[in-house]
Amino acid sequence: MSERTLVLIKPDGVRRGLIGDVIARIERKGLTIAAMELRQLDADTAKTHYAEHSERPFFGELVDFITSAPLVALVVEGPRAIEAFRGLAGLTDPVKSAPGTIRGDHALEIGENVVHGSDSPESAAREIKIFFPDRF
Ligand code: DAT
Ligand code: MG
Repeated sequence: MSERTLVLIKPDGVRRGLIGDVIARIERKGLTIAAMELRQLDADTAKTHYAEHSERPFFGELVDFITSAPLVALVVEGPRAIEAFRGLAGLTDPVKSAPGTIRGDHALEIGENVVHGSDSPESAAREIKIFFPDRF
């Protein structure tokens, strides 16, 4: 059974020229891209996307960062796509992420960890609706 997840190549990933690398890993894994858009988020959209972290001390920084420059939003599809992409991404802390993962290969800072991937079917449905309303 196929599943969909929302993936973001965050502003650090775009700035550093990692769009192709991330897409290549998604495709190499056998996942497919169902939608894709380069866009810069406004603060309201960023706050809605990261609502679960609104009380965390890093929330302001997170919103500033994610709105600082264009990102690439993708809907990625395939069997267990949510878990499959989280596996490709690695752990939230890039230093703890194994080499071979996106974050393990490309990042050092928890706040600039290249990609986002939805963490559950409920999050995926909510996040896909934010980025691609009426498309799915
Ligand atoms: P993930 O992106 O792995 O799902 P998360 O949902 O816990 O991680 O956090 C969302 C983003 O917020 C994360 O990718 C980077 C930032 N973040 C998380 N914890 C942080 C911290 N302790 N300090 C700074 N930024 C943090
Ligand atoms: Mg998360």
